[in-house]
Amino acid sequence: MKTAYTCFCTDVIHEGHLNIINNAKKYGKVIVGALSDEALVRYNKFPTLPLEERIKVYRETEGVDEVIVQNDMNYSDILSELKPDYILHGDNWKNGPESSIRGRVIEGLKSYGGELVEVGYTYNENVKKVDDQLKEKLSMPEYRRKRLKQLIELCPIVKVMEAHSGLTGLIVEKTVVEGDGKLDQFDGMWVSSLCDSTDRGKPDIELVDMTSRLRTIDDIMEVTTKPIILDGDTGGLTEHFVYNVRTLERTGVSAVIIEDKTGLKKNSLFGTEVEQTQDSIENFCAKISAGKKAQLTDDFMIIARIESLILEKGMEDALNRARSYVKAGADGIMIHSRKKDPAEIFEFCDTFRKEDKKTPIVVVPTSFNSVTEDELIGHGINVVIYANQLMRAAFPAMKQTAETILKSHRALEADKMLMPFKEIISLIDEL
Ligand code: SPV
Ligand code: MG
Repeated sequence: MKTAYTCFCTDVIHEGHLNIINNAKKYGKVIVGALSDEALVRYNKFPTLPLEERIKVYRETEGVDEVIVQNDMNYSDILSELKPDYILHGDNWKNGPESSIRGRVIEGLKSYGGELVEVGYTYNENVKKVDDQLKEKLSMPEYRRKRLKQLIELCPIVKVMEAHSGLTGLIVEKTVVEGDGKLDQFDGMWVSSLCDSTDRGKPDIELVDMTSRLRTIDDIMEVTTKPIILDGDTGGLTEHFVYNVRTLERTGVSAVIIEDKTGLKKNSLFGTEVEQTQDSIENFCAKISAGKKAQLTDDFMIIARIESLILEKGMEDALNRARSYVKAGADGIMIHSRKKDPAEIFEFCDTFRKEDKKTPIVVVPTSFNSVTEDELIGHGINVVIYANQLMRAAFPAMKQTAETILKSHRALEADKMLMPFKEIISLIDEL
């Protein structure tokens, strides 16, 4: 009997999937592939059901003869091992980033005489409703909050991009690229104190208060589903920090990163050019412990950010602090540096990893921006934060446009630098 294969990356079977199964039945034994969690988070949305439960849902669907796991989003494992006679897919992958996966499937099938069958994509009110419901579920605090921990478990490295508004949140949420026949996207969002302050035309000195920061978070949360890490600056007074931990946790934020500085905080990228004071290990540990005691779920993470390398206090100081902060209950360590060369970051991570195999390490490669994600993985780093690039991209574009209009006394000359609004609003979901 011939085999007809289709891959599902859904938590809910709707009429579009049933249509594919019914078509597959005409070709032979119906085998459904459940895309693995690892592949799914890069390809589509984070699953709301664990893999075993997705397999169960697919198995119980009428017309399905067998369910297997597909590990590779570009079907390489299916094409080399299962070699189905037919692969069925909705025709919606002909355009956009997925078209390269389609190309690879066509090539792979050709190599052994298999055939691609494309089924008209079903998109109607019911299907849209199921999609919307899944999206809504993912945006709920109880789902969003735990996702950072889940991603750290699942991914070789969690890729986080700065967002400071609903629109930048949408860019992080929806940007998908293709490379080597695979899709890629960001995993989460960083609400940077620098960008949140800059967007308001204010300096990054803890002047923008928590109420305003929560407003930014809420704007982002309204239109996205990906997990959020808040740049919590110094965490403020311990007596205030404990309340803020509760608020962030309830809101659905996944983690707060607090840095071991005290007094008037200035941005780390200034390093020793401005006066900055590092907190004592004892005080900072007390703040971490108080925060951990205040939180109510196991999902929320308090990540301790070490400023020793920024403030030129040396590697031993940084490592000592890391050990103490982990003992005090920190769920992760962020090590920061403003050197162009990542050597001191790598030295810290290599030494720390020898002693501590588990505690997640976070880095922000703004200055040491030549490092690749693969290199970071090689040094045991779990989370990379691209902390300010969207704002830095927007600023020169806006400045140049303003100057061009002023110089030209009209808007025509600026037009070639601008995106039609139609394209911008294509990002925005309509209910
Ligand atoms: C931020 O993005 O606000 C940060 C990272 O704290 S850095 O600007 O590098 O200090
Ligand atoms: Mg900051």
